Amino acid sequence: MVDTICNFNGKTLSRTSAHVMGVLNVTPDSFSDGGRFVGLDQALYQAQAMIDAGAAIIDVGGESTRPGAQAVSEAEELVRVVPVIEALTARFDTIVSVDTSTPAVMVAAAKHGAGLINDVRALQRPGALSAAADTGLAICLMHMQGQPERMQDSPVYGDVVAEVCDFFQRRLTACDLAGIARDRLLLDPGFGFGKALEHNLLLLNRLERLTIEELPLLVGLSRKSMIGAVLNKPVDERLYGSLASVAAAVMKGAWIVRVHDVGPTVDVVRMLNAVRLERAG
Ligand code: 7PM
Repeated sequence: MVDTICNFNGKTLSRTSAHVMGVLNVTPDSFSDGGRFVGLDQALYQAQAMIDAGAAIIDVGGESTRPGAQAVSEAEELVRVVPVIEALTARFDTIVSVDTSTPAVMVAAAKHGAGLINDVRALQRPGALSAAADTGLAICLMHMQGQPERMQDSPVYGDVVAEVCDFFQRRLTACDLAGIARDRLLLDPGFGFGKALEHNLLLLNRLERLTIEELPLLVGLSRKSMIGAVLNKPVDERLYGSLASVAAAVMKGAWIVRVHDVGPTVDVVRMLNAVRLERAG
């Protein structure tokens, strides 16, 4: 716990620098044409590129969590995600994360060598807590207000920072009761998940206050609408805004940043780390 970020089912990442998690989508909209085989090939190619660019974790997601997205059946999620996880863990040494809230997918991912469960519902689905506990994997507990379908309709908070902290505390207690050791847990404020612009900006501004018992913070800011809202730019013109947000988050204590643009983000993280180490030494 002192010098590593977390225990990813045997693999660890050091607390000498923040690390970059690359997003690998395996939803059908990310592979519009071609069958599953083409999808697998493309996924491996994209993963290779992210690893070459310096990603420490590859996050594989088969269920779209975007606002208004269609729910995906357990069977469909398994078919999308498991072959990709299997292929990634066979070929690469990089930690593989599974972006899921579905107990059966957690179990299958663990069986095929994944190291992290990234659950935007923080193990609140029926059966998820005990399934995740049994896998022995690391778990990212993310805060979300409401459900993906309607979470952005009109998010309301009294004190967003305090409410996210309270949520973390409640989920930590649930994890304790389920027998999940602290060195398996990461916390994520869930930027954009049931939050208006002001809430997102305040959470980023006060990010250091979300650290509980030195648990590592993971943040996803990449290309999000909060950047679009500040810069008035469409999703394909949010790279610089994303990089600035990552810089702010890492300076305020984030240890893992979940991004689409791995190469540029790795440069930002490395540069910040050089500055940080000079101050410490
Ligand atoms: C549309 C809206 C598409 C939002 C995709 C998204 C996070 C995550 C996502 C995050 C963790 C995206 C999101 N965001 N998992 N999954 N933290 N732990 O921008 O912030 O990728 S999906």
